[in-house]
Amino acid sequence: MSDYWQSFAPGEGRRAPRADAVTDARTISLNGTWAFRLSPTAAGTGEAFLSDDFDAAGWDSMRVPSHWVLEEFTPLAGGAARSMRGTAEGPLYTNTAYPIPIDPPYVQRENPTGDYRLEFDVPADFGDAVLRFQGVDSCAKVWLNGVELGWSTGSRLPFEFDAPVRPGRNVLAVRVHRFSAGTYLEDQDMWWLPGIFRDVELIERPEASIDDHFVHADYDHVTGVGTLRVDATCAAVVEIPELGIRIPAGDTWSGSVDPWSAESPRLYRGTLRSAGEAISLAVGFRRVSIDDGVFRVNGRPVKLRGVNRHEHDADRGRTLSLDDMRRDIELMKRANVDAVRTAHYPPHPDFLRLCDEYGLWVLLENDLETHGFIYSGWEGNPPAVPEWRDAIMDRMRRTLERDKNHPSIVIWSMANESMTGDAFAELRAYIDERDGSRPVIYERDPSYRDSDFYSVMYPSLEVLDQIGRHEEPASRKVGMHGMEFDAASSEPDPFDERRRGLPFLLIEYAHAMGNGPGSLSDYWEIMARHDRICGGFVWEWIDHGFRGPEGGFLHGSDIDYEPNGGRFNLDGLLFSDRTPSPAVRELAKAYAPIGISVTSSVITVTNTRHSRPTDDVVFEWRWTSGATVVASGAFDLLVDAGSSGVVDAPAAPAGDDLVLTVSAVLAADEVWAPAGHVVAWGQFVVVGGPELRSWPQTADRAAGVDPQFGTVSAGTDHRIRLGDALFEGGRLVSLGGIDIAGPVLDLHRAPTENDHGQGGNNNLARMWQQVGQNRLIDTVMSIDPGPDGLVVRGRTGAATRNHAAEWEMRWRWVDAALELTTTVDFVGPWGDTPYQHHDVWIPRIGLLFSLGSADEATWFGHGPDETYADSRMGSQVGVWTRTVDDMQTPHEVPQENGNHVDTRWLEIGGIRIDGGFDFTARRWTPLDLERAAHLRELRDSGRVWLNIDHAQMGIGSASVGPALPEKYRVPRERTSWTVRLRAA
Ligand code: IPT
Repeated sequence: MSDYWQSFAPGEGRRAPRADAVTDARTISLNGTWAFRLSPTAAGTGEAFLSDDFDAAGWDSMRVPSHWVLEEFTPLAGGAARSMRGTAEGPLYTNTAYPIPIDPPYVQRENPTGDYRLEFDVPADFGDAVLRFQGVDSCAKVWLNGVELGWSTGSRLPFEFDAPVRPGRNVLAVRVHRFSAGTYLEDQDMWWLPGIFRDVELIERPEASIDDHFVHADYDHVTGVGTLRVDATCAAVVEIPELGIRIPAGDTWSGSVDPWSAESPRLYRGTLRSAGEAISLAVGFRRVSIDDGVFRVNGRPVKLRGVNRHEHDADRGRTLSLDDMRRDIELMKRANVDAVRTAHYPPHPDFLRLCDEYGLWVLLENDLETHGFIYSGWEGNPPAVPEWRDAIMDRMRRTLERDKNHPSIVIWSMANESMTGDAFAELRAYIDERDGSRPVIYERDPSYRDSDFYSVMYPSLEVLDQIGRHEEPASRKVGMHGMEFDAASSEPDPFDERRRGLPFLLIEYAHAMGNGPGSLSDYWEIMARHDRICGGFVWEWIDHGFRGPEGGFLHGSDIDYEPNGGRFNLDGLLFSDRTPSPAVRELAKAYAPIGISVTSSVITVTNTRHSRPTDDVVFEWRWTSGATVVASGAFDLLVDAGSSGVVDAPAAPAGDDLVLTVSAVLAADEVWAPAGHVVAWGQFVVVGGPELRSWPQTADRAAGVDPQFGTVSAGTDHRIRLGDALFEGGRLVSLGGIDIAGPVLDLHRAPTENDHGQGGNNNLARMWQQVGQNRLIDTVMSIDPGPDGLVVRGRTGAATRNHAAEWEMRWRWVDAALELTTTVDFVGPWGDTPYQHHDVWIPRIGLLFSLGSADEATWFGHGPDETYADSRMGSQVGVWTRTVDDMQTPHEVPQENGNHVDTRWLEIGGIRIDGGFDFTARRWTPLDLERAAHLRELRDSGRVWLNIDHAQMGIGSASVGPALPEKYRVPRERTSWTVRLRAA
């Protein structure tokens, strides 16, 4: 047997790739329970299993489709493979690195190989047939009734064989290798998961069945005329009853139609019928173009409000059910996402059918990534090596041919992260020749010569704005072979001028790892400003954690294997089980296609959609005073895409904590959400406007000190009483009989994933560790009772360090409340010193109290979800109630979470706090949060730890993106603020 799995060829014996189709041809699903046996090397344990009478009784059973590493089965003898770190049996996560030594096309001998065997029956009248595998990772060889049909690589792409089945019992045998030459082309940032993980089907091919078909459906936005031609590989008739179409395949029809868009996914259903088969058609008429450097569909500019989507299920890996796919799309549409990049491979074909139907613009990516060659300095990078050409072209061809008929696909992507090489020019030429109706993107070649878009990943806000203005720096020079980079080169880049004329697409931005991302609205404000920018895709849609044996979700670091991609596979907007994280709410606001701005007198509605007027929404308004709705109503306002409309705002009623909220809600049920679903909203907050931080501080209203209760009395037991408050050792211990202790000055937070930065960049967590931010000691230095109240002074500093914060807490009894004014001064070397070369960023300036007990909180401010300085736009201002337990965002890797910015007042555990502050409440201390490696390690401490903070730094995106923008940092300067506390 030749070593087919380690050859440059992509496969052998396969049928030509063709369009995915919904057919009436008889189809036998071969999904189900197969026999399975794992061998440690690619040679397997011989080929006896091919014979008809082979007895597989001793084998395991394996469900198909699945990844065997996620299923129950007998491990290799003695668990040998498990102890060899290089050949782990389980799922592996390496991020950018190859799990095997780089020696293409060879792979190591230790190559777990699964033999699969299925016996199935074929009816006596079944004719010629095709056997189709929708996806096998990474290389499969196939035998039917002992006869070899061929083999294939290309894990996320289908392959088919002519299948000479016989009536009655048939035997299918498949040998699947975990590693193959294909591995070198599949280094996407995801788990390595071998197996037959998508459907297997046997499809009858009667005489004159349609081998392939190509739907060409164009739309002329000037005339409103649609043109349809369906090419077929045999004589066939195209029928679309709704349009009265009945024409031979290959003929052209034109007539008046409604165009397809993601917002109005108008499909015309029909059939393509030959003598042997009928294929269902779902035709969407649309034209994609780039005119004047602007990306357009049907003549109108498009801004893609996108997400990068991997296929993931917490139990089954990349084997998804139709329900999972539907759920993804519903959640996307509800979050105002209108575009998907199929990162980084073609998804299950059903997903694209749903995109056509529900309406999503799709950027369809080829199954190609050679990221791991970064560790060879790009030496031998496949796209630049001629021997790889066939295999690379094979992937692009199978991608395009399978998916060419979907109206939702508006852009082809040739690859992710594969540097440069002549292969891309060949792929490009093929796409143009075969399709030509969709533009093409490839982000990683800095010349962009084969790309219709300019694109970079994770730019800062400043750089994005520069790009929007066409003022970005010249691109790096690329040498003859497309492999030489020279950032400092003074030679002009011959491609620079062309690139500057291209539309810009943000293929990845806003890294959603852990808590975050921040700045979504900032990015969208910039994108909205520039025609050149045609949108972006957040990285990424869903965390890739696997449900662990002890609960929670496993990430890379939970697997004993090197190289290890660590926690970088938990970087989605959804948690691994598809529960939306708070970031989804923030995204829905940034992506809202209808802008609603509200003042005391006017409501302005701006329709920023591609083409749909506001005919599908009703505008509902309500005035609230605290938690009570005091007036409400609704109105219709028809605004065309690209225009604005205004109506008078309803007059303000009387009351406290007044807010006017105006929402655009779905007028009727849509496939993706029920009537009443909120698409967009805007608010007018009466006191101080939505920017609550600018509200006057209570310290300015010092009038009305009650002299009687303002008196401080120092008891013999070193206790001090001030009004209803009791102090011990300079700290509050009770207020109105309620157990509230503290506070200490809090200058730290449990690092978020973004606080760890990426590689050596922006690693705040390490800096904090070095300078002792997480071992600060807060000491009371003096306690001075006086006629005005109590003044306590103290110092917060880290062991081994001489920089510190000196603080003063000035307590008074005012208006039957305990008023606290805290002043903080930073002293000593916080900046550049011989021991510490970075200016220390302070994540927070605040106060940490603890409460004897508290079950829920009610507050006036942003909510009900968590908010941070740079992720607050998606949460409305109002009065909210949440339990302490529900306020914890369940990040698998514990980190700062659950903050609420700009709170006006808060009631918790029998205490009411007034002022303008951020708060967080949890059953563990911030340090417990920092020290836990997994969510399940967090334990109820018996008290509730309450942060009442002057400010906390934003969240950002620095785990892969740029450093936190300066406007969201906390200035390390003398700071003073006031809050009032009283028993509620
Ligand atoms: C970028 C990758 O394309 C994506 O797959 C993912 O790994 C992401 O980073 C980080 O999570 S590449 C990076 C070098 C910007």
